[in-house]
Amino acid sequence: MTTSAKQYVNDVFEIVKKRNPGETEFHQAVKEIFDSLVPIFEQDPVYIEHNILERMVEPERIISFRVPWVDDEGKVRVNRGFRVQFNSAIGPYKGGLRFHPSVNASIIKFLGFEQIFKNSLTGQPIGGGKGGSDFDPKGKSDNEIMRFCQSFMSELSKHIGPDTDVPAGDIGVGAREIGYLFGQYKKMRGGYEAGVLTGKGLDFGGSLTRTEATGYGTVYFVNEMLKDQNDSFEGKTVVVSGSGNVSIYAIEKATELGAKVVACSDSNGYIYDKNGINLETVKRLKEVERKRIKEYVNEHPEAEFKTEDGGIWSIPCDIALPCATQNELNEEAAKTLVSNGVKAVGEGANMPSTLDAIDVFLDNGVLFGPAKAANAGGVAVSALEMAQNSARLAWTFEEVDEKLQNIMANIYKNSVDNAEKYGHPGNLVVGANIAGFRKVADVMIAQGVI
Ligand code: NDP
Ligand code: 2IT
Repeated sequence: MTTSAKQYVNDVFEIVKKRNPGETEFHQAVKEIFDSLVPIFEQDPVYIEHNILERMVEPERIISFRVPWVDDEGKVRVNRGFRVQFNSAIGPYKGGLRFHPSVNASIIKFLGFEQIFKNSLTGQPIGGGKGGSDFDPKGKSDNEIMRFCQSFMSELSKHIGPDTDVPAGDIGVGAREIGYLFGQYKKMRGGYEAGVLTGKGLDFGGSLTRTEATGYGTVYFVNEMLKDQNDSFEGKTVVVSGSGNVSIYAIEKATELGAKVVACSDSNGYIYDKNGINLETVKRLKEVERKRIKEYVNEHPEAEFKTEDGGIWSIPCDIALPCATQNELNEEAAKTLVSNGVKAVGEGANMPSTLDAIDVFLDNGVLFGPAKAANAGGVAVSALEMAQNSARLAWTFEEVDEKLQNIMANIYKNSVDNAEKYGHPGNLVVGANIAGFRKVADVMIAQGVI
């Protein structure tokens, strides 16, 4: 008897819950993908015959390790480090490192699982992985950050390499941390393997445009959605959550395309500036001084700082770009955005919308750019950094930016085409998930039982 697509997906989801008890974020990420894949399994039962899903949800390898380090008072501290090497069918494991106190196995597994499909969608030869630590960088001195990074890399260096696993940044890991991590990797290896990390400084193998790539890419993706409706960013009111790497460059590109960005946030609250956010102030506060976003109002007294949880989504806007963290936009927030007339939502963060929130957007005809597609520009330019490192050359900003724009346009087209082909026109969640899945699944079949 053949198993129906729905039955197969449900059966494997039960296995996932049983094998990974309590890992709610991982379950959520798996559920979103699984529901999207039913239409492809209905048309192509070959994936069920090869039991592809049960293989895909099991990481190829999970590494968990002790990270001992010494703080400025001379006290020994201990954190937990992770690297989840999820899938290497189409290339070396690739994905960022997150340093945040909320990091645990569930968070890293959800991120690593999503990364498989996102990386496949970019069209670049990169597998999926993710790592990080429950280390909290807030309030730590530069020297403490460096010592932590050195200890973290002393262990991680045994498991990564330019052809095996190539980490990069994510929450709490930016250019400063990548520099310290690279220095320690080089010391451990005794060789200059530039391609082992991406997001490096421009003077030691970094790529132009990598800093901007995720935020710019998200805006390029939303722009593709708007163009299809004969619309654009021109004159639109935009709300961007977060004020880190992704948010800053999403604000920059949206503004460049003629929009007015009126709000951004950090974990303490959000600022609303009806005149449009002054990005130079945000950049200085966040990238240089590492201060809280509420300081913005000291320099711009016309702006307001507010602290209600999730309140940023109550600001009326045409376009919402959640760029902070997972599950920052719930069903209630989605309903508020819809009733305020939101036209488009682009996920710069990973899994920022809950499953219920996504349903609200799709049911109300909001143009919805899901994370795997909309924020893939960062990892796509990471792959371009790897290519430049292999060739020992450096492309110009304009060259990389043009490639990024083409990649985002291709991801959009691929998602639209697959949504249409599998019976859900306009549903880019289904389209992106199927497009990302199909390449990895076909390669896994071609490579035997892996
Ligand atoms: P950063 O560390 O640069 O910035 C994160 C921002 O989000 C900060 O403003 C931070 O505020 C806020 N934030 C983080 N956690 C929370 C929380 N629990 N509640 C409220 N606000 C929070 O990280 P990135 O900009 O690099 O990453 C942002 C998102 O984009 C993440 O989901 C990441 O996975 C995703 N992403 C990043 C890519 C990249 O290239 N960097 C690529 C693709 C996706 P605070 O400072 O107060 O913590
Ligand atoms: O979520 C992501 O795609 C990232 N944090 C970027 C990963 C990368 O390897 O550039």
